[in-house]
Formats: sequence, C-alpha cells, structure tokens
Amino acid sequence: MPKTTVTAALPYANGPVHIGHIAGVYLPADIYVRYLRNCGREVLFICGSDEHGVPITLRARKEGITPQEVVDRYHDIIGKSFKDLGISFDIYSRTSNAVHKETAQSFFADLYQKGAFAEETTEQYFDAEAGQFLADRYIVGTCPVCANENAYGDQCEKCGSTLSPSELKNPKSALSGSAPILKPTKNWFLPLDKLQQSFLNEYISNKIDWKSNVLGQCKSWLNEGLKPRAMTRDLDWGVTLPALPGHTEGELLGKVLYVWFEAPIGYISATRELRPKDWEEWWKGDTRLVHFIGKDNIVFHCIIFPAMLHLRGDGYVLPADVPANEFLNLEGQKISTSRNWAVWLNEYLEEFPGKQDELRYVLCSIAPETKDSEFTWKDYQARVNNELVAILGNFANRVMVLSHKFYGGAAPANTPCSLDALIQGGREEAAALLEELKKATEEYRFRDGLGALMNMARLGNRFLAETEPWKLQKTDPKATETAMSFALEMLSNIAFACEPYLPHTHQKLCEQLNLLPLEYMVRAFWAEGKLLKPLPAGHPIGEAALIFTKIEDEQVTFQKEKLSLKTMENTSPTDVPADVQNAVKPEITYDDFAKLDLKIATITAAEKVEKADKLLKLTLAVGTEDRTVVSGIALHFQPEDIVGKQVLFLANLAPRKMRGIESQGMILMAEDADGKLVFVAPTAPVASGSSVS
Ligand code: B3M
Ligand code: ZN
Repeated sequence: MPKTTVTAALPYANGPVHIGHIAGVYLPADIYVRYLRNCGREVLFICGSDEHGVPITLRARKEGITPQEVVDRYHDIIGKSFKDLGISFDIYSRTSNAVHKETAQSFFADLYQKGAFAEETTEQYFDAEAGQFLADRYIVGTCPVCANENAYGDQCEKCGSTLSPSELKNPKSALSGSAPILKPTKNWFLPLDKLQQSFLNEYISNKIDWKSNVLGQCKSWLNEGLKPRAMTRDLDWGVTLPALPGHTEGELLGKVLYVWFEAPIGYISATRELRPKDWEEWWKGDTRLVHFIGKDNIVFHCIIFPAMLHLRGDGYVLPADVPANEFLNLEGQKISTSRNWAVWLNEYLEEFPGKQDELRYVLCSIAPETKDSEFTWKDYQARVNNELVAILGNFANRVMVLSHKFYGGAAPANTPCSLDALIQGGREEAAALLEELKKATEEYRFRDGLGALMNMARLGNRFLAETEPWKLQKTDPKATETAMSFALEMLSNIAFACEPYLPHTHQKLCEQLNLLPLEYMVRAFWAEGKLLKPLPAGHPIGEAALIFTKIEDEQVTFQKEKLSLKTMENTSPTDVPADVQNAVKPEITYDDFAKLDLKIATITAAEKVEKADKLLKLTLAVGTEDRTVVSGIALHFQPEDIVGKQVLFLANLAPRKMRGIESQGMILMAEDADGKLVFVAPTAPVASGSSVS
C-alpha cells in the first residue's frame, strides 16, 4: 500500500484563520487523514504558515510593525487554534524558517541550472514616491471584467478573475496612492505556455477522477491558453534568490522568489523538517500526494506546482488528487478578512469553550464540497440543538443513564431472546452504514460520511423507541439486558465511527464506555469494516455525562451583533475606497431626522470589557439619568483618559446586548481618513442631557 502525503494549504500568517478556511480546507483534510490513519495506512499530514506574500507586508504597513512580527504573531495564533480544533497535523511548520529557505532556493537553482526559466526583462510598475517596485497586490485599480474599482493587480476579489497589473484600469499604488510608472526589471519566468503543450495538457487530461469543480477550472485555464508567469518578484519580503551563475549579487538584490513558487515547496521543506532521514520517501517513489485547498488555489496546485515538480524530475511524484472545495459564505455575504466579515476560529474557540466538535459538525454538514455554501448562526444553533444534541447526544445519554440505572455501570449480558431478529437487522444496517461512511470518506464526500454517522445514531434511537427498555425492564428483564447490550454495542460503534469527524466526541464516548481496551480493534473496524462486538458482560462503563449542550438564543444574538459591530468598527479606510468613505448616504426627510433623540452626555465612568479588546463599557450621565453604553473605542482611548468628557449621544437607539452587557444607546464619533476616532462634543460645557437638534 503506498504512503500518502496529505498537505493542507499553508494559511497566510497575516491574520487568524476563519470558518471558511476550516470548512473548505482543514476540516476535510483532517477527516481524511484520521480515516487513513485508522485504516493503518502510512500517512503524513503536512501544513504550516505561509509567511511571505504581499498580504503580510500590507498588514505590517498598516500596523507599523515588521513582516516578521506579523507572521510571528499569527503563526502562533493559527497553530494553536488548529490544535484546539483537533486538526491533527504531523507538523505545522512555517515558510520563514531556514529549512524552507534552503529547500526553496535549491529547488529554484536546480530548475535554473536545467534552463527551465525564460529570463525576461519586463516593464513593471514602480512607485517613484515609495522608491520600490510594486507587487501585483500593491496595485489597485478597476477590474476589466466587472469594473470593481478595488481590484488587485493579481486578482479581483469581487468576480474572482485572475488578473495581471497591466489589465487594471487607472492603476494606483497601494503604498503611496500615486499612479505608478513602468520601469524595466529582469525576472525569471516559467514558460507555462510551452509546458502546456509538452506536459500539462496530458497531465490534466488524465485526471478524470478529480472533482468536477477542480477539473472544470483547470480545463478553462488550459482552454484560455496558459501564459508565462514570473517566478521571481521585485520585493523586499520573501525568500531571496540563490546565487545564479552569470548574475552578480547586485543584479539579484531586491528580488525574491514568487510566493506561489516557494509556498508549495513549503510542503516539501516541512516534510524534510519532520522526517530529515526519510522525507524523500514521502515525495518520491511509491507515495500518493493529495493537496487539500480552496478553489482560489487550484491553478497553483494543479497547474503551476505540478509543472515545477515535472521540471524538477528527480523522482518527485505529482499530485494524485486535489479535492478542492468551493467557498463558504457567512450570513449572506462573502467572508472578507479585510472587512472583518468572518468568524475567526480563535475567537470561536474562546467564546464556545469545549464546543470544537459542534463547529466541526456544522462546518462538515454545510461544507462547500461542490458549490459555495452558507454559514448562519441560526443554522449553527439549529444543527447543534436539533441534530447533535437531539440525535447523537440524546442516544448516548439515554444508553449511559439506563445502563447505570439498570446495571450499575457494568455492561449486561447479551443472551438470545425475542429481540434477536431486530438486533440482527440493526447490526446489518449498522454494517452498511459503516461501509457508506468509509466509502464516502475515501471519496472526499465528507458531508455524506457525516450523514452515515448520524444515521447510526438514528438507528440507535429507533431501536430504543421500538424496544422501550425502560418498560421492558418490568416485564422481561432478560430481554432488557440484551436490548441494552445492543444499545451499548451501537454506541461503541458510533464512538469508533465518529473519530475522524468528531474526535473530541470520540474521546468522550471512549472514556464513558471504557473502550480503550478495544483500541486494537480500530484497524479491523476501519480497514475491514468489522463492527465492534457486544461489550463483554461486566465490562465496566464510566460515568454518564452530556456530550453536547444546546446553543442558546442569546449566544446567536451576541454573535450576530458582534459581526455587525466588528464590521462597523473594523472597516478601515484602506478597505473602504475614499469615494465610498465620504459618500453621502441616500437623502432622508426631516421626519426621518426628527426620530433621532440626540443629547449631550457626560462620561462618568469607563472600563475595559473582559475578553473584548475593542470594547469599553461607559457610564454616561444624561441629565438626571445614568446610561450604560458599550462602545468600540477601546483601541483608541484609555478608560481613565475619557472620564468627564462630554459626548454626542443617541439616546433612543434600541438597547442591545453586547458581551452580556446591555448597551442603552450609542455615542457618536467622527472617524478621519486614517481611521482615527475623535469625540463629537460641544465647544463649551453644557448641562448633560441637553438636546441636540
Ligand atoms: N497561502 C492561502 C491562500 O491563498 C495560500 C496557500 C498556499 S499553499 C502552498 O489563502
Ligand atoms: Zn472583477
């Protein structure tokens, strides 16, 4: 059986990962790897932070820190949040480390020696004010396809088109805002046009078993005709070029490897780091390479990286499968890092402690496996409460409570009785469901796999409803023993079956059922589909404990408010184009304005809100009345500096709960072009509660 090297797209370390990343890439990859491991297959699960690329330098610039400080912060946040969610990488490395630099440079040098690159001097956009060449992402202009005025030089986020800077209309530098000039510079291009003829057409045409959404995108690029793409860039942050025969050091200064050339090599360098002695066995010879990515990374993993590996030769295997997912949207909108329209994984884990599997369950249930899909907090609550709690949690709890109630925590005997036919039928159905679960998982159909798992729990609930052990106990205790033995058998099989999907639940159920002694059965269960037998009579079972708890309405309300508040707070000017920032909103009537009850209020107390780094809790004197207001100004003001200030206050805004605090109204702030907030206050002290009109 070949080894399997599974990679998951290296997340950019310029911010936390969000639920879209998890649903699209990391959860499917983790389910698949856990399944392979359970089957006894040799597998390595490789990932790490992608620490180069322009988004990181943009964030560094925005925060006034170095790119290294940005990646150091987010590498840790991302790595920890993956671990907490149970994403079981064998290594979570990073591309700013030395192993990667050496691996990427030698990969480039080898292709250079082989004459793989076309050396070309081209005109690149140069920002004369900033004194540097502009990466594609630093050039903002109008998309030629959808006229989005904030398209980037390499990609339009609105219509998804892959662009080149020369296609943008009225390009501007994101550094200085000035119109960039074209300046000659030498770079090394991968001749993808030639490689299409000599290799890629055939390579892709043989991938008939790839997901249709992936194959479709590859074929559309090939039909369009591939163009040479520069594998080096004029940037100061990235993997510097290795020494190149025939070129002076000076000529190579200020140039780095194109992030999409070196990032996929990050999979190789991470493997080297993990397995210094036998890493080549995982990249050459009898091994399958499977890349888990989102759809925006298809061209890099299905076209460019295979071309690079093909050119490298030296026994490197080519990707055997690239089961890319589509996009997850959030509450009716595309998830946007820049607009902070996202549910960040680290925040979820903080706000929903112990509910990792609830998130794994919901995201797997709605995963965008074949088309874009939608996450809403209402749906999250419904799926947790009506499926996980009501079906799986309920079955587990009834079995455990009844077992303790009737047999005091020891599994009962399973002796022949009138229920045998029903039980045999149940076993056959469970075996079929396990086969369905295995096949679906093997074929990257994780939503179907999860459905099969939940049908096992439905089977268990149906069995309890049909046999009603709590009644049967009074009339036929012997049959009740067998019924409960089968119920425990079903729960044990569910405990095993849920591991790839719900590893934390697997842990909890194995503890409650004391299944560790059956660990030896894992491989037979998964590789051969052998269900667990009844627990031996007397097998000690642990304490019953709820494995899931309901999501309350308040939690949903809070999350939805937080989302809208964050977006309001965090749409920073660089994300909102100037013409939009200063735009006047649609006209209103005087009556509309008259509805606002604006007053002057005086801040009498101010304090930070726990676990909410952007919020302050204010007490305001409004005439004789005191009001509490939660305001998103904590990043702009220290609480002690604003007590006594008079502010403009909207007194009749409907109260709403934020972080559990009822906010009674809103203070109005002015925001300048750099995102700085200032109070709107009377030019001379007035009595608090004074009306403003
Ligand atoms: N850093 C992630 C992205 O495009 C990108 C993946 C690299 S995988 C080698 O969001
Ligand atoms: Zn567009």
